[in-house]
Amino acid sequence: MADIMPPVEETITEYAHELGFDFIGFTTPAPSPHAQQFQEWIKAGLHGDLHWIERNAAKRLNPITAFPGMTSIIVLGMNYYPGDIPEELAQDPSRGRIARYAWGPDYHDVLRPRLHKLAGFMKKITHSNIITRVAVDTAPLMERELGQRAGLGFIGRNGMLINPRFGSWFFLGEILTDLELNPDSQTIAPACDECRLCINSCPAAALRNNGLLDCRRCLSCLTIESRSLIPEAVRPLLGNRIFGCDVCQEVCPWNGAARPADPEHAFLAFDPSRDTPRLTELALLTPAQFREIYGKTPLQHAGWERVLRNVAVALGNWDSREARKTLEYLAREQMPPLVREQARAVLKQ
Ligand code: B12
Repeated sequence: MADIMPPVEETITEYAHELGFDFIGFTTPAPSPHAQQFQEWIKAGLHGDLHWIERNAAKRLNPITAFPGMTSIIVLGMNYYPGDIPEELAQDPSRGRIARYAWGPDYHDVLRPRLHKLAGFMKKITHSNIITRVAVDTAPLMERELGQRAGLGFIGRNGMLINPRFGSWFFLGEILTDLELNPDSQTIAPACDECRLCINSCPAAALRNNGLLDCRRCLSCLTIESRSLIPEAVRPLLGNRIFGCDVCQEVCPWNGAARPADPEHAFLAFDPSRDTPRLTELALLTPAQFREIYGKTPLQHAGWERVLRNVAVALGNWDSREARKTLEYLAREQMPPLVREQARAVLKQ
């Protein structure tokens, strides 16, 4: 009887697809083979404002230290490709541009409940008290490297995990467990070859030749994670970007094969007024109004203050009478220091 049962990995894979995951692979919590690269990245200060990465570096490099007793890691990928923004909106300097991953609902809220469902299913089919831990982003794990080890794709020069069939527009999530699972032995070899399009196209020259990112320059890092003023030299490079940046994925030839995500995941819901908002209208939102519109999207993670700081920079790049008037509004004493100082710095330029 036992030998006609499908292997547990197959049953898990099937259910993961039913839950809407596009890829799945199995690996172990073995230490990272890229420890030296990682330490050099930190030592060179390329992590910029991301001090938490430095603080939990040892855990990131060796998952077992953060998750003792775990023997297997299941890595899952979910395509979120929502297509392109209409060019007339993307190029309109009076409108803000938001990276595709942040259109629609926060991916943590989409992936996490599905990962919990899968973990519950694993307990049911194994009839045992296995331990499971679910992770999307926030655990000290190098998810792309785990994805590469689990056979989901290869890490490109842009640092993204790229799947040869789907490209790189997908999110990652993991289940760590003490259930013994067979790791995937087939990995996908790096296939950037001589291509350097991402490195050459990065608006801020933030990608190093060896594929590592300089977070002090990366427009995504500066608009999402940084809590400081946007450095003067970088401001013009932002154009109308107010949250994240997609250039290193847009130019990647592997993304030519990208297909729109399953509408069920709701990542597709491009809404021009929310995802390419008018800068003058966005600048006037109160924190409560901002929460109403963006509360369920990744913009809430950065919050009203940081987004308005980015809006101030985009208004400076628009450089019109309307923009100036709005900048004066943002520069008022009543605004929080980050917004006010950024608006004042832009007005001085
Ligand atoms: C911090 C963070 C950021 C930071 C810093 C990014 C960075 N490159 O480190 C910022 C805010 C800039 C950022 C931006 C983005 N992010 Co981000 N981010 C993270 C987070 C939370 C941690 C990443 C991390 O540990 N960085 C530290 C560096 C050192 O580690 P690493 O990037 O994994 O690189 C190491 C390994 O890849 C390893 N390695 C293994 N094999 C190879 C091969 C080669 C050739 C090289 C060079 C290295 C290498 O060595 C590297 C150095 O040690 C992860 C989730 C997670 N926990 O992993 C999401 C994550 C990486 N981000 C994601 C996304 C979607 C983005 C954006 C596309 C969002 C946007 N549009 O703005 C951009 C892409 C920017 C880019 N080109 O990297 C996805 C990526 C999915 C995918 N398909 O790859 C993740 C996995 C989130 C998720 N759960 O889906 N992000």
